[in-house]
Amino acid sequence: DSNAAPKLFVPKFEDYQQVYNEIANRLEEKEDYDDGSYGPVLVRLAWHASGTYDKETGTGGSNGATMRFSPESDHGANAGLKAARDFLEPVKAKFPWITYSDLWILAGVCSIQEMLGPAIPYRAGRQDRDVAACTPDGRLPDAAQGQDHLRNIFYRMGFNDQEIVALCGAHALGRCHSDRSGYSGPWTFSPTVLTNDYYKLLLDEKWQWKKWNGPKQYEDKTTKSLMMLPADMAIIQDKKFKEWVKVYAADNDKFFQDFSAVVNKLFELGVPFKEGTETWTFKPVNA
Ligand code: DDH
Repeated sequence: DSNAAPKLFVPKFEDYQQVYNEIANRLEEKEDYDDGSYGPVLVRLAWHASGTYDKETGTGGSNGATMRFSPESDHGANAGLKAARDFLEPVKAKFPWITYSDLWILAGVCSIQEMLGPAIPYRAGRQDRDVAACTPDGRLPDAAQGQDHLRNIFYRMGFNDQEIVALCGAHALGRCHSDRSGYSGPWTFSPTVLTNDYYKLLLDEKWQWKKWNGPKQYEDKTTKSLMMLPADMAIIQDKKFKEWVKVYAADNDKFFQDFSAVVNKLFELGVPFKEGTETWTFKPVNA
């Protein structure tokens, strides 16, 4: 029947696994970036796309990929994330059927898994939205602040104290860049491998104010090569948060289990999935 409508391409698990593999292979290829991987900055992109969510108004979240547009791309918190978005452009060009919103989150999932973290469940179905859906500045956490601010920001997204502490473990990955946030240095000695070292270092090291002209941050007394933000320190200064820091410092399996669950929740905030959308787990390349 020549009048039949053209068949719509409906991507399946195998198609998304191919996108996953492409991102994983690009991570391998581009290992001259930063500490040897684009993984951390891709995780940060997925988190900043998601962490704008406001449960009261249902606005923000990863459905939309509105950080493609100014003003959201120019928000101070998003400085440097162009590197992550640009890294993914050739992937988008090769698989034009995937939305930016699904691609950015898939890249976060892929990066965590390829950096030897836990499997992160994934559902597809995010739709890109236009500039009108950009969120106002100020929805992401301010590194200079403490526990009250953390609670205000993360309770607004719908997280509890345990989940806040589990999410912070992502700072085992990557580093601060003086030309992006103004802060400087990595949190751990292995910034391209996910471990519970962030919690162990918080508890075991002595932290002192770094003497420099930059924004107020901590350095470890022993090597002066690691850093903590005031917002990181808040989770051992607050008694309730600190209980969870101890749990995760003592038990990497427990951290991985809770991290997987909370990152899955973060990445799905505000996404109107169709009923019956399947949950997938991608096969790691770097296993
Ligand atoms: Fe973060 N983060 N983050 N972060 N973050 C920075 C880097 C990275 C805060 C501030 C900063 C999360 C929570 C918080 C990652 C993941 C996650 C930088 C440095 C600052 C500043 C940016 C730069 O200079 O390049 C604050 C404050 C909080 C908080 O209050 C809780 C969460 C929840 C995550 C997550 O992924 C779940 C990652 C990864 C990086 C490293 C990026 C890179 O390029 O390397």
